[in-house]
Amino acid sequence: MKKIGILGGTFNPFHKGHLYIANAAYTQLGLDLVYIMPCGIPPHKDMDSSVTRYQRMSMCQKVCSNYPYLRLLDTELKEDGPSYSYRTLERIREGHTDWELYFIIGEDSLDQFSTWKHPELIAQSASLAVAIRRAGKRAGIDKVCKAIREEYGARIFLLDSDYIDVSSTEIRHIIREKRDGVEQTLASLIPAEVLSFIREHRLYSNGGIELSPKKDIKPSDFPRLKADIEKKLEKKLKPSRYMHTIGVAYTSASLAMANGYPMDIAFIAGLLHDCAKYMSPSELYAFCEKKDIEISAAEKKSPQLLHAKAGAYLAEKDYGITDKDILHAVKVHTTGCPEMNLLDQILFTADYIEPNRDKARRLTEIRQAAFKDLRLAIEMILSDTIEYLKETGKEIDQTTYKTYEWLKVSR
Ligand code: DGI
Ligand code: FE
Ligand code: FE
Repeated sequence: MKKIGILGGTFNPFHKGHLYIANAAYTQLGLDLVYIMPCGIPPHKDMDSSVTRYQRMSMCQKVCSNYPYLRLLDTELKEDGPSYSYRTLERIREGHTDWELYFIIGEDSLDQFSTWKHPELIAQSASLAVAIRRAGKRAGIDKVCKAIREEYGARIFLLDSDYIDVSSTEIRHIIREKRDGVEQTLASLIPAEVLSFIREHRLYSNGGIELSPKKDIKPSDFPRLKADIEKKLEKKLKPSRYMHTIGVAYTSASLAMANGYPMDIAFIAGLLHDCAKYMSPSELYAFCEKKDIEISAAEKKSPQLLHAKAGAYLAEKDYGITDKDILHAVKVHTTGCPEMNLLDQILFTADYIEPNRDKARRLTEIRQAAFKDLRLAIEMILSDTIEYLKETGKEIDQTTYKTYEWLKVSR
């Protein structure tokens, strides 16, 4: 038999307190593995509903891949509607007959234990491993344990876990407040890989798109912002370029949905990505010189490449978008860049696969890859682009090569 710990929860977000409890159970009970089991539907209805189960799962997955004794368990993630621990534990047991289960709970859950559905069945399926915050207060706990042991025949183990006192609710508040110096506080409460996931996916920061104060639109007023930008672009761009622009906006939004990125931000990035494309190569060159925008060697030889940098400039100055993610994604949409973030990847891919495109090789393959393995799609796009540029004798930007190398190395 393997000794297996099960740590269930909402993990919205996963924090160092969770890690501490999992580790306490692993070391103090001599477990083989601890399974982190995010719930499908959070038990409290007032919970932040802008974060999806897949995002909570990804945060747990990131942590699990860094600790050899941690694994992800998706039993409850696959259910719609509330999961009851007695059923979940039964199902886990049925699926793994060689597992001896230790159900890890907090001491507040122990107080509530007799109000849970079928506590006697929980006690039959698993031992209880109770994480205790204040070792000094043990006397009271012993009494509760005795009662539960007698009433339900439960086996109870107490874990010494005087861990940092932190809650997910508190963490969400800290992120929302956006105070200065908050990054350091967060780094002490959340594992680094989770914090970077939160930042990249813009979780818990209900501010939406960042706009210039000059713009009389609220960041939350997406329909108006969308209509406003579309109207301007339709006047500026050729009809075929405008069609492509709309295609990229909707494809970006779809990729955002698939990847748990805010859909409205991806849509606006898609709308603006080619906003400088109304200029000819020589106009782009003159424009960038005038605005002090840096021009690379490849951009000197192929100034049409500059529509990306010029586009980021115009997105800010003419369209009032100050959102750093959007401006960066527009800036790197033609060549990509090493370490490109999620929005960069979404826009880069949407530009290549949107429905009006028909010239590129392997489009069907790349279109499906985009929704199954975004990084593979980008690798394919870059590989085909480099091949095409070589065949047609065009200058290849160093950034295009560097992006391709980065993907190969970081896979
Ligand atoms: O602006 P779009 O046509 O919608 O798409 P885009 O911004 O990705 O630009 C695509 C063109 O840019 C395509 O013809 C390939 C070209 N391109 C991409 N990387 C490089 C490049 N051209 C040169 N000369 N060098 C590059 O590194
Ligand atoms: Fe472009
Ligand atoms: Fe484009």
